[in-house]
Amino acid sequence: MNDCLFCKIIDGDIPSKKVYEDDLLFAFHDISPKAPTHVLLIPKKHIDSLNQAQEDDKDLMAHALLTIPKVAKQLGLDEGYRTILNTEKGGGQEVFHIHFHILGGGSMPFA
Ligand code: IU
Repeated sequence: MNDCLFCKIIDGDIPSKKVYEDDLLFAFHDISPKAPTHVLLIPKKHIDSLNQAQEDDKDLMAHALLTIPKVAKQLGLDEGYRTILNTEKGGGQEVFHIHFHILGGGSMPFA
């Protein structure tokens, strides 16, 4: 998906502050943080939104969910964090490459 901003970030065509990467996932600091720590975790596979995730994406989505605590620990969010997944315009989604927000490091509420 050539026009996708987050695909360009994964490919390194647009710079980002990377915090985590594996074969399937990439995480980077949100450019406009809504909390003292605000990171986005995204699959390298382009999926527009949760509504477009398929049965075949089950392992990938489970992997993403289970990677969130690893990334949070790496970020030092030892007291906890909020995870947000906005879906479609009605859910506040602005970038159409599925992403988990990881927010923490201060007083709730965030976002
Ligand atoms: P949303 O769930 O689609 O609303 O979140 C998109 C996020 O992507 C939002 O928090 C933006 O600040 C963030 N973001 C970014 O990190 N880098 C960018 O170049 C752009 C948006 I555009």
